[in-house]
This record gives sequence, C-alpha cells and structure tokens, in this order.
Amino acid sequence: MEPTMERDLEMFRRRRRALLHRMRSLGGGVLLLPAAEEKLRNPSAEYLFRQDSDHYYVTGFDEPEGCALLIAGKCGAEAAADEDRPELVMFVRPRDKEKEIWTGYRAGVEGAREVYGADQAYPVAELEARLPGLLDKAGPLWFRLGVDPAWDARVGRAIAELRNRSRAGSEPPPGVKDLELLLHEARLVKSPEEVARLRRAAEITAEAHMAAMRDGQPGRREGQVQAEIEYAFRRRGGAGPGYGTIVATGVNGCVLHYRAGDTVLKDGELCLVDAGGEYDLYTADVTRTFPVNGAFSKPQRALYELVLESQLAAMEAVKPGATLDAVHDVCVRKLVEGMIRLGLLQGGVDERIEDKGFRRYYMHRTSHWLGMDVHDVGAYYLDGKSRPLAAGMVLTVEPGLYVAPDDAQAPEEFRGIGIRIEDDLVVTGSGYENLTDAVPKTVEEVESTCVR
Ligand SMILES: [Mn+2]
Repeated sequence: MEPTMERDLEMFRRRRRALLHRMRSLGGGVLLLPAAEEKLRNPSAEYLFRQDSDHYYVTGFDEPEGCALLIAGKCGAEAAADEDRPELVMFVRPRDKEKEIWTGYRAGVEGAREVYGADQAYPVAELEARLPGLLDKAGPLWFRLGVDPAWDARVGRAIAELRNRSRAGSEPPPGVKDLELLLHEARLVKSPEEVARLRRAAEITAEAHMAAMRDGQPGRREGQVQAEIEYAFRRRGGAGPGYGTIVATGVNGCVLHYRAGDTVLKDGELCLVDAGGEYDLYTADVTRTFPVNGAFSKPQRALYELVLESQLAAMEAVKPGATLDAVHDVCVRKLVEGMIRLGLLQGGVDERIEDKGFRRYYMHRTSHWLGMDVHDVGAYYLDGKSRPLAAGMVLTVEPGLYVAPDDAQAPEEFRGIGIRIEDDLVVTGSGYENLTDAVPKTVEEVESTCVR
C-alpha cells in the first residue's frame, strides 16, 4: 500500500486565516471563488472532474458547482460593526438521495459546515438570490474577471442589484480586484505541505519516465508509451496526468505542444516525453528525450549534451534574489555558444543573442511557475521588472533545441531533431532543490535505462 497524504483540513483553515489577514491589510472585502463545473465530453459523458485550484487551495472541497466566499468585510473604523459577518460561506450541491445513487456522495450543506468549516452554507440554487446580500457593505470584491462569462455576468447582476438598492442604503463593492496580489501571491510561495505534495508528484513522475524509457522501443506507438506513463501515475496513487501527456517521436519532437499520437517509434529516432503526474492537485512537469534504440547517434548526442549543459548552467543560476530573466539569459548564452560551435548559427555569440537568431531553434522561455497548475499562478514581473526568486517558489528549468526537418540552413545531420530537458526546482534559502533529480538525465543514465 502507498501511504496517502490525508486531506488536512487544518491546513486549509490556516490558509484562510492567512488570507483574511492579508485581505484586511489590503482594504478588506470579499474573496469570491467559483468551484469548477462538470463539462460534457459528449452527450451524457463528462470529462473527468477537477476542482478549480483557487477554490481548492482555500477550502479543500472537491465537488463541482457553487462557490466559496471568504469575507474579511470592511476595515478600519467600520470594522467593529462588521463583527458578526461569517468568514467562510459556501454554496454547494445539496444532499440528494436519488442523485447520489447515480453520481456519488455529496457533502451537502451539512458537510460544508461540519467538515469544511463553513460558517454558513447554502444550496447552489440559492446563490443568485443571496449573492447581493453577501456583497452588500462588505468592501471590495476580489474576483478574477474573464475566466467564465457566466460568472462575470452573475457578479455583474449582483453589483447592479446593489446599485439599484442604494437609495435604500445598499452599498455595492467599490471595486473589483484581481486575485493576483492576494491569493496568487500566496500560492506562488509553497508551504512545506505543498512541497511535500510536489515531491510526491515528482516521485511518481520519475517512475513514469523510467517506464517510458524502458518501453519506448522501435515498433511501439506513442500512445502505448503514454499508457505506460499514465499507468505509473495511477498505480502510485496519483490522480493521473497534470496536463496532456506529450510523447513525440522523431520529427514530432519539434512540435512544442504535440500530444501522444499514433506514430510508431523508429530505430534511430529520439523520443521526447513531457509528462507530469498530479498528486492531491499538485503536478510535476518533466521532460526527457531518449533514443528509441537505446543509444544516441553522434549528432543526437551533440545536441543533447548541449541542451543538458545549458540546463545545468541555468539551474545553477537559481537562488534567492536571482530572476527568471537571469536564469533564461544564462541558458540562452550557453545554447547560442553551442549552436555556433555546431554550425547551427554563424557569427558571434553576442550578435546572435542580440538579434534573437537563436529563436530559430529555441523559441520558448526557460522557466515557468509550477504548483497546482502546470503553468502556475503568480506574477512574473513586479513593476515591470523580472521578480527576484525567494525560498518556496517552484519553477521549471526546461531548455530545448528544435531543428525543423525542412530547415535548409541547418547541417543536415541535425534536421528533424527535437530535444527538451525539464526539471522542477524549489528555491531554498541558499539555492535550489531539484525535486525531479531521480529521473535519468545524463547520456549514460538515459542509455542505461533504455535497455534494449
Ligand atoms: Mn513545463
């Protein structure tokens, strides 16, 4: 049996306390977090449900529909009059014996209060009628506009209703504030409990990548390798892939967001796998590129070692106070030096960095935040400047090299090769810890895992 990390409801309570504290320091108000909805894949069959990350981060509640409101209320002199306000209000699907037989257990309004700690809980059907009252005289509304048009309209109606009632004393929210400076700043810096979940996701993902290297032999299809990967995710207690699994053999590796298809892996090709398992709503994000026949050819090895060298150099630049722009610049410089050495680019290193000629072969950024979402929340720039890294932030470092099969400028031996190497790093007090260090990465490690 795999040990499981029990849902720790005290952890969510602590988060709410910290968020309420921060809201009060930013003028109070109400944080409105819609739950995810079930989406139809085709008539009467839904996609696998996955809770909205913001909602889950605050509540730990894992059912569709409704919303949660975290209410700090007014601040300053008016705060005293605000003391009986509930802090957590939830709208949830009510218990329903008939429906639960078909679709499973629901916590209901009772569970929302007793298990999830809501001060007040109501059935989803009462949401529209109660929302204006909850926003009345409560200060600014913290809400992410532009995600779901139905929610934007619902919020608009609640505000309009309060405005219409202003002659009777109602006060609509004085403004709508985005979640970035509140909730997303909190999510950007991971607590030890969150790092523990990411570490588990990383362990599961390491096993999956090794399974892919073992299974990805000549004659296999990409989808079969994907099945090995996702089998490992589920078998080890993960929820499944945290994003669409990429298994891209040969020239498919040059398509950045290719998905595992039906292409047969062939002797002499490289196979690029970008896959991460999700554990308790935290996902890993790892890429490895391995030779289908178990041994890198000379040109494949030359490009692979260049990407690896760039990745290691970029990782060494990760430490508190450094910026993602600086990490990217280290990576680009190493790549450009190698591209010139190998004849992919001509001229000087500074020139090719300056004119961005390297983008012909390296067209994406080196890093993104990682957490509950594969491209996790959190501002990348503060006041227009790349923000300094701090302990607890989690990021990927993922350089690549992609030589299009029809690139007449590139030496012929490199055409059609796509390589990416990606690890997940948590920033520590003095540098970083590579959470995905267990995934084979050097030429020797990869070849010895690809036993043929
Ligand atoms: Mn990534």
